[in-house]
Amino acid sequence: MITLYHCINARSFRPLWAMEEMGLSYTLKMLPFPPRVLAPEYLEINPLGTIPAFFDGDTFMTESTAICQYLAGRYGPTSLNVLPDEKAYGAFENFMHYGDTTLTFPQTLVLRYRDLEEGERKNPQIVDDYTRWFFNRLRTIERIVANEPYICAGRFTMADIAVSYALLLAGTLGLADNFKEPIKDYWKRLTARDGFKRADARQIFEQKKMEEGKS
Ligand SMILES: N[C@@H](CCC(=O)N[C@@H](CS)C(=O)NCC(=O)O)C(=O)O
Repeated sequence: MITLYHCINARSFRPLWAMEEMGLSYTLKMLPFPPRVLAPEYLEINPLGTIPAFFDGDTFMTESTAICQYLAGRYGPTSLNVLPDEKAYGAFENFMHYGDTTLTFPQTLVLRYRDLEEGERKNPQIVDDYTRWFFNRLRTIERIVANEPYICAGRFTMADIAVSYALLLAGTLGLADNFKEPIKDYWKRLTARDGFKRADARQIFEQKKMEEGKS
């Protein structure tokens, strides 16, 4: 039985979306953000305090893109995976990592030094620099999706989930208005998917339940 610990629109949205695309059943446990501060008991489950935490029997994982790869490998075959004998295999592996290590890294600094830190620890210089850095890092994606519907392999894959989470986070951070047209169209294409809509509806439903439980 799969259990995913999730905060609304956090990186755990990647495996949540992947599971909906694959039609898997799972338990979703919502937490307030950041759980390290607002739900310190979560540190017993994941000593890192980060989201996601994912359990499947004895398997425990904390990296959102690795969980997507695990799901494809463990519960496939699925068209969301790209196999070693496919031409796009290298690009697929590249974008599975690019999504978090390259794209969301600068966004994390914007979130922290603009929204999470207090008083003098806020830092507009870091926010400006890393906002610019994020948009520069989108260029690789822009170039591809200007000519292709998806990031690799000519079909929707886990790599689209890995990469496009950064677009979701950009929306949360108020940066999405600055997307160039190809990125806006790519994001529209992805969010029109039934799997995306189901994942979003599920997180909103569970978030409401969590909030009602508290009031
Ligand atoms: N590389 C990890 C990063 C996990 C991560 O940093 N998650 C954020 C939420 S999107 C988090 O838990 N931040 C709160 C904290 O660090 O206390 C992944 O891709 O899952």
